Amino acid sequence: GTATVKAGIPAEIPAIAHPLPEDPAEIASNINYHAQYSPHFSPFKFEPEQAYYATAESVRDQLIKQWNETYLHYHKVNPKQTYYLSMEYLQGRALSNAVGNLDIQNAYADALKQLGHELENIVEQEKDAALGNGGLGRLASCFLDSMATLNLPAWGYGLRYRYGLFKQLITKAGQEEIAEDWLEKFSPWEVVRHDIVFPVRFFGHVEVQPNGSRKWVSGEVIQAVAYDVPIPGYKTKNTNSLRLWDAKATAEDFDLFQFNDGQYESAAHLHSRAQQICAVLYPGDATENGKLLRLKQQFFLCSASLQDIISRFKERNNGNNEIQWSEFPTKVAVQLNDTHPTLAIPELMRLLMDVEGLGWDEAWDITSRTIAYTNHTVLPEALEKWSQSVMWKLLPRHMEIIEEIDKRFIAMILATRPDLENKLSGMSILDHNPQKAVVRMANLCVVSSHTVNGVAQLHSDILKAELFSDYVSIWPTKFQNKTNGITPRRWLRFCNPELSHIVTKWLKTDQWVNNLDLLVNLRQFADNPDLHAEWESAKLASKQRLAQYILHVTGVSIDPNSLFDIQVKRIHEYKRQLLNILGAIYRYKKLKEMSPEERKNTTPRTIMIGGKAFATYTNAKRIVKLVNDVGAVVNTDPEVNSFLKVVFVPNYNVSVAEVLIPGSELSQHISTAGMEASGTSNMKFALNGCLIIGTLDGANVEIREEIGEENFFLFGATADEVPRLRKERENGMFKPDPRFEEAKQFVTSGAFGTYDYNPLLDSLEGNSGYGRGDYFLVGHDFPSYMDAQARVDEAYKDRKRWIKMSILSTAGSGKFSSDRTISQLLVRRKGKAKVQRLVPPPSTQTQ
Ligand code: GL9
Repeated sequence: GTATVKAGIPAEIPAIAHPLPEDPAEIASNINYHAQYSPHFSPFKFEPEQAYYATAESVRDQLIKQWNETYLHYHKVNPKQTYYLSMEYLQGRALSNAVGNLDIQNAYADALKQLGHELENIVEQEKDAALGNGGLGRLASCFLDSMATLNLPAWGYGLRYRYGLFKQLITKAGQEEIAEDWLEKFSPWEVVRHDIVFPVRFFGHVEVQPNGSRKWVSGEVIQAVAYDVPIPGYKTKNTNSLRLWDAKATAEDFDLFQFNDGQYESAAHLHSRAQQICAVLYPGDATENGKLLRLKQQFFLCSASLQDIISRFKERNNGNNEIQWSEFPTKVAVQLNDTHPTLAIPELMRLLMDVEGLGWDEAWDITSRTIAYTNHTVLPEALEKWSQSVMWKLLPRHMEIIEEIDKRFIAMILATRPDLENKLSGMSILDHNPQKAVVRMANLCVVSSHTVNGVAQLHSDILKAELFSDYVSIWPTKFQNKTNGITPRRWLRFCNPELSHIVTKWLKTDQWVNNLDLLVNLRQFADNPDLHAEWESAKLASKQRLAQYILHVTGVSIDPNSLFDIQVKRIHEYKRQLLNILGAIYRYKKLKEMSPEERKNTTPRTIMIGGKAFATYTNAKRIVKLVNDVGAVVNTDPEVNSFLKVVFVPNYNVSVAEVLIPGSELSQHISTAGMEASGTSNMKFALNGCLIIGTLDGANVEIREEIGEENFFLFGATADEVPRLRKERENGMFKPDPRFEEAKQFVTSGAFGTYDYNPLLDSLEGNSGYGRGDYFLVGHDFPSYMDAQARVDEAYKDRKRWIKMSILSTAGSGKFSSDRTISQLLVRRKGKAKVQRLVPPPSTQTQ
């Protein structure tokens, strides 16, 4: 069966106006109430930890009121709903965001003062919700914030991982991974819905019914339980939901007889299998078991979410007790965040055909008008391909459906586009090469979606020209660009209050917080000395805060008067942290060779690098080790350490970013051109007045266009040159720059210890790693990188020029609001409304 739920919403519930609390004394008493009556700790303690939980619960009460009103409102209006399906959400902390979005920050700060606490300290008690790996998961979270703020009827669907992204420890050996138990002491931000439970089947087989229809039966059935997280919009009462599924087995699955017979493990066999499903974010998929578990996770998300979506559609659209299935795509939009939730396609087909009794054509029409797909990468290793034999075992009915989709697609091509016949082996969904009988998930998405988008203009162009080029002539309008964005609430208004106040003061309005285009009006003040003074003092305050943080977590003291240069992102060879550190090594060597007088003419720098390496990515881990080793030598070298520090920032996450980004002056976005689909931290840094040194890659291209090329430190090969350059290097036609050779030799000389860096340095010339011979073009780009760094040093000496560039960075960042991305993705589609933007009823508006 499908739905076991019925929401039971009465037809008419009057909207009740719930004014937000303003009186600090009243709030303080509410916090006190929670400390006493929903205690999670021994009584009579009100340390920061207890104060955090009590405060969070008090704020949650406010959210729940708005949340219920929002649900009822949408239930009544029955608009088209957007459902964002994502295996990852990198939410970070919720308390600071909630009081900010509800605009009750000051009242709560005053209330906590009355109780002897500082809001600033209390919010830091919260552990990050890190149910994502990097940019893709953080984008999902920014989108949730924007959809709520724009009053869009939208839901996020994801999984409630017990252990999210690992915690990174830095030891003598380099990176160590520790499980991070973010739910250890419970999360005040989730509400379990014991009435929202759906069965999800795995394995089993397909039975043919007497009427000829097909039915997936037996195997194992795990229950998906909903945990809802409220997503408040900024200065609106619209409060959407992030629904995270957890897996559980039922009492019937527990074999009491076996248990009483002493066979404890086998008695609770299904319970332990259920627990595995949501145990960890991205379980290692090197083994067959690991692959199977990851596939189970993906299907679990897709099946539970679609059953829920269909049950809501049925509940809201049974006017005369007959479901109009053709209306489904006018009420439901499903956006797939990369190929991870691709199984939503065959699962929707299965539910419509096998459960609801529709025929193939009708089910296909509905499915392909409902589903849209966002591609986030062109890296071949990230393009999912699942073994057909594993899929037949785990999801036999879905494989039948996928085969049928493929068969019909091929037939359509042969009938209408015989010219493409020789391309079919690459375009089909199933790869029939017996060596690699796989399902190509990206192909399934392209064939089944009404729209496919890339995440920055360059990336979308590459998708059309390369990855999906064969499909473009069949469906010329299917492929679109939606350049990524970031929420201006978390990434400027809340993380950088000093700069925010200046922006509001000079723009004479705080409307920029939800209309980021207004930032362009700062341009007229770019030379104003008063603004310069304020801008510089705000930056200094953030740098001091950052310096304190670095001292606290690394023990290294850094000078707030030095240039703060930051690269934070996942460690990957294509992101070229190795280029950064080799540049730092060269800088260090030159400083050593200088006389004390010469050193005084240099620009003092603090280079900070942070990010996590995937646990089994050896070269990435070597890079982490190298940065730490270089730091250990440079930072303790009294001759030069007032001119250069190199710091590895441990355990980079959303909360750490909120401290680093406001305090940054230069940030590095230096990927090999064509490889970073977009990048989103580049947008966060630019928005906070940080200058960028970068390649023409991903969204860098558009950032440079917006803020002006004179305000961007550009270097490196362009995407269209890369294939030729790689060929040249393979053929040994490349002469490395002497500075590059010098930097590498300094490492091999043992200047940074005895660890064997040869395997890492080999990737810069040998045949190791990826393709062959410096696949990432670190050697090729090194000289132009060093030249760009020299331009940075010169620019920094001219304070007026630097501050002006910084102001212009912020002023030019308006385009990169995720409000804009979401509007383009959901609201406007060639002039016609795709999803209706709703204004909640007057009683629920705060402004
Ligand atoms: C990514 C791209 O690599 C980024 O360039 C892009 O900004 C984001 C969001 O669109 O998506 N694709 C991808 O797989 N990741 C990205 O960051 N990886 C992780 O999130 C770990």
